[in-house]
Amino acid sequence: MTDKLSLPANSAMLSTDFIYGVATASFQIEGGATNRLPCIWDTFCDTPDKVADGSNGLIACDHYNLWQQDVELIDSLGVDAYRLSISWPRVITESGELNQAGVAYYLNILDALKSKNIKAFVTLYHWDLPQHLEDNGGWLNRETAYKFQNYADLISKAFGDRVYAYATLNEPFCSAFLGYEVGVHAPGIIGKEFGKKAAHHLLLAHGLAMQVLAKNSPDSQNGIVLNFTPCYPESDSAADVTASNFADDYFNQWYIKPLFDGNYPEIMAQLPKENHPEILEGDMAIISHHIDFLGVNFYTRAIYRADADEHFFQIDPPEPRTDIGWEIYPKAFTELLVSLNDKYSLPPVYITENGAAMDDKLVDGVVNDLDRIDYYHNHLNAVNDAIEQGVQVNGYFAWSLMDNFEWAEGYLKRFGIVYVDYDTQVRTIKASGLAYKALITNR
Ligand code: GBH
Repeated sequence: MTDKLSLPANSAMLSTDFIYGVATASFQIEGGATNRLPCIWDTFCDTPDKVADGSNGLIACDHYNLWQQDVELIDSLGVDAYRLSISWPRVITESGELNQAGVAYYLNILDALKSKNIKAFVTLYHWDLPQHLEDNGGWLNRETAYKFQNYADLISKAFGDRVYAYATLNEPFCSAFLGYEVGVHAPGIIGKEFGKKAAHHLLLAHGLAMQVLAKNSPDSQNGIVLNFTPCYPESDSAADVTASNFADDYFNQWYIKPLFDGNYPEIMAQLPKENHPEILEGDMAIISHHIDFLGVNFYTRAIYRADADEHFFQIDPPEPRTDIGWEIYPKAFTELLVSLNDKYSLPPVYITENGAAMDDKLVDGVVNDLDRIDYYHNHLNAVNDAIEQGVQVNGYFAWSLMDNFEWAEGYLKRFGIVYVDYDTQVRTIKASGLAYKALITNR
C-alpha cells in the first residue's frame, strides 16, 4: 500500500487549472439546530430505530460555532475549492422569506472563503427539507418544487457574486428512492408508488431553480449533483444483463436522462401505472434546462442477477469492501464516466464526491489511514483514465472534509480526511488528508 497519492507525470489532473476540493453538507456537520427550523432529518432521528446509533444532528461537528477554525483547516489543506450545502430551514422562514440571521451565517463563511481564494461550490439541497413542507406532503407535493424555486431565487440574490458554482440538488436518487420508496432515509416513506413521483418533483425543482440561477447568477457555474452506482450483471447471461440494465435505468439513468434527453428511460412502460410520476405539460422542458456542469458522486458499483418476481436482484457486494460494506471497484468509476460521455452530450464534469468509510483509529494523535489513501489513489487514477479517454473533468472533491453525521449510520462511519473527536470536537488531519494536501500543493 502506498502512503502517497500520485498520478502519471503527464496527467491533466496535475495542472493547477484542475480544481481540487473537499466537500461537506449542512445537516451532517453544522449542529446549531436551535437557530433554524426543524427539518425532516431531525424528525427521522427522533423516530426510534431509524439511525443506527440513535444519534441526531443537534450538535454534529458543531461547525455552526467552529466554522472559522474549519475554514482555516480547509485552507491548511491547500485546496482550491470547498463544497458546502445551505440549510434551507436556516435561511428561509415558514412564510417563505429570508431569515437574515441564517443568511448572515453563510455570508460570513463565503466571505472567509473568498478572502482565502477558495472557490465556493454551493449545494442548495442536501436532503434537509424543512419539516413544515414535509407536513404538506414534502416531495410528493408538486408545490414543494415551487417553494424550492423561491428559496433558490432569494438565496442566490442574497449571495451575490460570492459563489463559484451552484448545484441545485445533491443526489435526487437518494432523496426520492431512499426517502420515499424504501424509507431508509428521511422522511422514511415506503412504497413503490411514491419513489418516482418524488423524483419527478425533485427534478422539476431542479429545473425551476436553474431558471432563477441563470437569471440571478449568470456568472457562476450552475448545475446539479447526481450519484451513480454503476450496475454490472453477475454473469454474461441475457437474463442477468437485462436485469442489470433495468436496474441501471431505474437507479441511475432515471435522474440524468431527463436532464439531457427530456424524457425518462423506456422502462417506465414496464412499471405499473400507479408507480408512474405525474408529468404535466411543459415539465420535461423545464427539467432539461441547460446546465453548466454535471456533478458526479461515485463510491461503488452494484452487481445484479435476474429475479423471478422482481426485475432484478442485487447480490451481496464482493470483497474488497470499505467499512460501510461497499465494494471497492475503481474501474467502475472510469467506465461510468466514459459511458455517460458516450450517452449524453455532457457539459464539463466535476467529481463532487468520492471517498471511503474506514475503521479509523486515532493513536497518539495520528490516524494512519493507509486504506483510505489506497482508495483515493486508485480512484483519482480512475478519473485520470477517463480523462485520457476523452471525458472533460474539471475538478475533484474528496468526501469528506471531516468525519460527520453519516445519515442512517449516525456517527459510526467515518468518511473524513480529517478525524473528529465528537467528545472534544478536536479535529486531526488524517494521513489521507496530508497525502491529499501533498498531491495538491506539489502540482
Ligand atoms: C453520499 O451519498 C452523500 O451525498 C453524502 O451525504 C454521504 O455522506 C456520502 O455519500 C457517504 O454515504 O448498497 O452497495 O449498492 C451516497 C449514497 C452510496 C447510495 C452508495 C447508494 C449504494 C451502495 N450512495 N449506495 S450498495
